[in-house]
Amino acid sequence: MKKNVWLLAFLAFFSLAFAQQKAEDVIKAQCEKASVVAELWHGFRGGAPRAALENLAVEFNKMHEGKGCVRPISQGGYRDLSTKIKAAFAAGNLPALAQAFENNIALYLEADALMPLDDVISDLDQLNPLFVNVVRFDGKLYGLPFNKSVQILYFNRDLLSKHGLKVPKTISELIEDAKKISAAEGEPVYWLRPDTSTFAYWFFNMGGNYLHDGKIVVNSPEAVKALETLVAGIKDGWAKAITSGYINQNFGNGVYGFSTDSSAGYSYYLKAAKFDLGIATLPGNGGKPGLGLVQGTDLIIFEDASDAQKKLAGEFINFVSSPKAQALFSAATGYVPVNLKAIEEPALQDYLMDNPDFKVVIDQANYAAFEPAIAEWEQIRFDILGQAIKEAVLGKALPKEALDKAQKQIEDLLSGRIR
Ligand code: FGO
Repeated sequence: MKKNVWLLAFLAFFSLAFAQQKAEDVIKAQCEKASVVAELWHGFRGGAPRAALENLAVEFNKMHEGKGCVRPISQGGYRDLSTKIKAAFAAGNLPALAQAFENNIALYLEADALMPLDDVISDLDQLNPLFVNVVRFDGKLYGLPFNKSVQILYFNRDLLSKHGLKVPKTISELIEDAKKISAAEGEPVYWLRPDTSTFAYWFFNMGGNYLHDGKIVVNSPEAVKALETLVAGIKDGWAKAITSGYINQNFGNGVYGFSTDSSAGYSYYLKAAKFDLGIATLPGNGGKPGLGLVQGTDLIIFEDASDAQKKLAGEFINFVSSPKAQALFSAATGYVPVNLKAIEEPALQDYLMDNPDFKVVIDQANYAAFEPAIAEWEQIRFDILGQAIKEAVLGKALPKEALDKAQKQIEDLLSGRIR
């Protein structure tokens, strides 16, 4: 009996997800009637993540009818979001709630703008400690891990079968398979976006570490080797750089074989694939999966909010991190359930029964790597390191030269700052 109730809740959640306009309209009406409104600025443009977040808000607001309402407002993508938050600091119109990467938290803490969440989060011991660890600054919690993704291997099952190959388990197998299939197909089949996220997979699994004695280092031998591998992939014809849009947006534009990408892309990949899409834990160095970069954001509460907004925002973060909410959110999007109890929820159990592949996301979360959580990291990862990776992959600079230049730029940026 119970199972059916869960199934119905689950179906309702998904059906709402397809009626996007409806969720937004419902929230608008809910907020018009509420005495306390807490805005939640986020970086989801659309798709399943935005729909799932809005559906959670609808459910939360129903429970607080007339009294309180959380209103998610898309600010564009993640970087638009942090740009708008920085502008809101100056204008004095910060929202009560927002999504933030750990480095954004470090930046906002320089202005003492965030509310500590130690006394707000009710079931901290249920949350994945890997994610909790990175939102702790000077011993205090400043973020609620909410939509945390991990990189996974996406692959074209039809193509692997056609060439009689098994899913690669090690990095050398991935390269070998990509080489074999690319040679046979006459075009590169490992697709990559030349950015810091893709680079991270290769870098971390070649033993790289961005922090050396508290200093950021992007031109270590491991970094050079990682970038040289990608550049060699392009030159040798097994890797293809996708320079516009997400990988899933480029399906149909060539022979796709593999990519190492965020688990939050799963709903997008599934929708776009005209082939049998497979997912697997990342190829590693033998024995166990490779490390996957954790991306996605945490929820933060700004100190500027009123006491009533803070109280409501606190209730919201507990609601969205509850086992049930995380079970639904994770199944709808491909984000890792941040609540360890979510896996026991009938909703997620049922989903796993129908989609056994999804276990990959949960397994991969045990092999996670993080970028440094320093205030300048966003600028570094896009404007400095990201630029260097792009230049090298697109053949405009040699890997070592590009990374040496990036290192110098980082040192210039950070000079004069004590960390
Ligand atoms: C994205 C970005 C950061 C930082 C990492 C940082 C800022 C990276 C990477 C740059 O939530 P994730 O895992 O995945 C995103 C999710 C919601 O949009 O779905 C993914 N997506 C969306 C549309 C689509 O067609 N396909 C698809 O996969 C989307 O990537 O976050 C991963 C991608 C990037 O945005 O280009 O996190 N990232 N660290 N961004 N601002 N700051 O420190």
